[in-house]
Amino acid sequence: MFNHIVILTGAGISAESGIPVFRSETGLWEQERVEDVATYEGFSRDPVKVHNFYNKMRQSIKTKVPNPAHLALARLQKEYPQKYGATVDLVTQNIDDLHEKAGSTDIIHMHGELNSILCEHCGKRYPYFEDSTPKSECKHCHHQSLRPDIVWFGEMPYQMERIEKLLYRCDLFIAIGTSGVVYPAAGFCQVASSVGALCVEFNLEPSAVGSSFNYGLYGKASVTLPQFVDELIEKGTAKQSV
Ligand code: BV8
Repeated sequence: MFNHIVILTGAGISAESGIPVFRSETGLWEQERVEDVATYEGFSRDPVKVHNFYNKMRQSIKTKVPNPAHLALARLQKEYPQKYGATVDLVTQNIDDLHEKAGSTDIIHMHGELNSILCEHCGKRYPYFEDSTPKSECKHCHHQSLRPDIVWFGEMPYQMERIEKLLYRCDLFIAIGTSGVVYPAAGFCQVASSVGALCVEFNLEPSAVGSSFNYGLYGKASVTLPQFVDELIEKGTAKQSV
């Protein structure tokens, strides 16, 4: 049995729900330059462009639904602790709300989320579902200083202390649909592995940090993950190697 399971998801888990990944021929970064829409400098240079980039995404996820991979994680999070008295923590790099829609709870959105807004003046973050502009007013301090609640390159991801504590005590680390390119998330497997956790990655192909994992299950996550979760819930354990 495992006592503490940590899950990390990336854009690949949402790909089959119709949300484009970042790094592929049709990826998001093919249309926009990272420097223009995912850095504070880009936001300062052209706030209207950046507000609109995230407004489009915020509207587009309204119609997206979770796929079997999201649903498998929601089941794992609910049933494994009930059956084995363990903890299951879900960390996502994704800014969409498909884990919430799948029924997962207490999700750690380390790169922020589309359905939230951040006020640069008073520092408050709160749920937000409409379009934002440089003129949008903060509901708390009424300053026109709202920005997308997204962690851009060069900014500190959210809840890093909490995530590190979870990694240092985990005995099963699962990464799903992430290319292993962006740090600090790409370094999580090494931390888990250093404390002896079993590390399994789910992807279409080995990620940039694939060699840090004990093994990978390659194929569409909507197929590979439910199978793995069914066995994990039923037996309490997972293969140490494949
Ligand atoms: C920080 C928000 C420090 C925007 C994002 C040099 C070396 C090491 C690090 C750095 C360096 N230079 C700079 C850095 C740091 C930098 C970094 O890592 N850069 C990289 C590019 C080299 N990191 C940062 O800046 C981070 N902050 O380090 O702060 C600091 C310290 C003190 C004080 C202040 C600051 C902040 C990183 C967060 C940036 N924001 N997103 C937005 O979302 O629009 S990152 C962006 O990439 C997304 O958040 C995304 O989650 C993340 C990772 O991408 P993935 O999720 O992995 O998605 P990707 O498309 O890449 O891959 C999809 C995968 O799914 C593929 O592998 C594919 O095969 C697979 N897949 C596809 N379909 C399926 C599938 N798998 C299974 N089934 C399928 N069906």
